[in-house]
Amino acid sequence: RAEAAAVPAKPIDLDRRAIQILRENEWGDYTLPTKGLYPYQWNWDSMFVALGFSEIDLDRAWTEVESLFQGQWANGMAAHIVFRRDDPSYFPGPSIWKSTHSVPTSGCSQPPVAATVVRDLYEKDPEAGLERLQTLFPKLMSWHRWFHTNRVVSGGAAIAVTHPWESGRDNSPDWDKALANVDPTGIAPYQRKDTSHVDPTMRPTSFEYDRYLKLVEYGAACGWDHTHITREGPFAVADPGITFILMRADRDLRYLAEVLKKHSAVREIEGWLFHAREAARYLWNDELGAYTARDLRTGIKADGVSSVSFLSYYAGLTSSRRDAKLQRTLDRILESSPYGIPSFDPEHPKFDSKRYWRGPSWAIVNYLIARGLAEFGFERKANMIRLMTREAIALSGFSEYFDPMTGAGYGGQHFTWTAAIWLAWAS
Ligand code: 9YW
Repeated sequence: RAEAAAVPAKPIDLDRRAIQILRENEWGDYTLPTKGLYPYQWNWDSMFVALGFSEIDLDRAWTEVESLFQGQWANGMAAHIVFRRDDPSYFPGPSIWKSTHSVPTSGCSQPPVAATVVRDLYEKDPEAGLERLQTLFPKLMSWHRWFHTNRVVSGGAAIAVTHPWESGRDNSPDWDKALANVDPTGIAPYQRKDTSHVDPTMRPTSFEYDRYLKLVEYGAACGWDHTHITREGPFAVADPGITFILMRADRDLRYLAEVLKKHSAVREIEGWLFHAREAARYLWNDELGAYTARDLRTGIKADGVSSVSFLSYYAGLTSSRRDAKLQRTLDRILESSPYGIPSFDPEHPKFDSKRYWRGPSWAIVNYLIARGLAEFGFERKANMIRLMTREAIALSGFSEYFDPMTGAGYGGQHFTWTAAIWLAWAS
């Protein structure tokens, strides 16, 4: 694909194409990540899509957020996929997840960027957004409450993922050790669909897939009792990605609570934020000079730096001693990666520039990292990451993800969140 785009596209053509991609993937009130590979509504995809829509159609952006909450369970969880219908081109669909919610969904959640996006939409036009904010606010509160009560192991403050799919970074090496402890014996025979849409060398392996399915079967068998799954299930890893994204979203939700004069909500959110520093301390890996994932069953820290290690700024956290090291780690990685932050450290033996979350650069993560850096005064670095993302898109189009070394586009094509991030930030 890098060859096909030997003459880089002009920004104006890219704007037009990005808008087209958003519209082509629109499916009524929600938007598909990309037709074929992902034929449903995905949680954080939809929120980035809302940001993209907010550049051209603010009303449609709100609708995208509202439709996501059709997949919110009675316990507060906003599901990672809202199926609504069964599409045979995707596996595992609703019949495997066996959720009990009235609208068929998956059984786990995904990184909660929604409250931050809702604040962004509201601030674009407070008058037009107030009523919609009022309706969404209690839904956001109960989702955040779900994370803070169901995804922490007692005494801890960092947020756990109980399935790699919950993190949004499916096959990151962050999960390797914990996943290897999941015994997949006895899973029902299955047939993958993803590898018929996309080159298998760019996708998770069958070793990983077996274990993903074991975790789904485990969750379904216990009736998706999330407290139990977090405390007793086969996989629980504290994730810097979800922890920092939720921390940031908590701050934005507190701001929104103040706008709406919801004083008891403000106090409740402050209670959550009270544990922020403790969570960061738990995730800090001094040896690697970065925040890294940590297995909650064994206490073992991940042995490599991933892109979400740099989301502490986005979360609103600084610590001068740690940040000096973190910046050095970031500089080292940026030096070797001209097309954005690699999802895993290029100097680590597990780095794979093509395989999904084990190396490629993702526009959405670049955006989150850069946003945090800019807010803490690292504007130059933030802008550099934006230009790197822009270059990758100009070279290879709106791919799902990019080779951080060459800018080649991999995975699904005409990808909605890449187009949305172009419109909202990279262009
Ligand atoms: C899956 C849709 C999703 C993203 C995830 C990404 C991948 C596959 O695609 O997940 O089956 O859930 O890892 O972050 O939301 O784009």
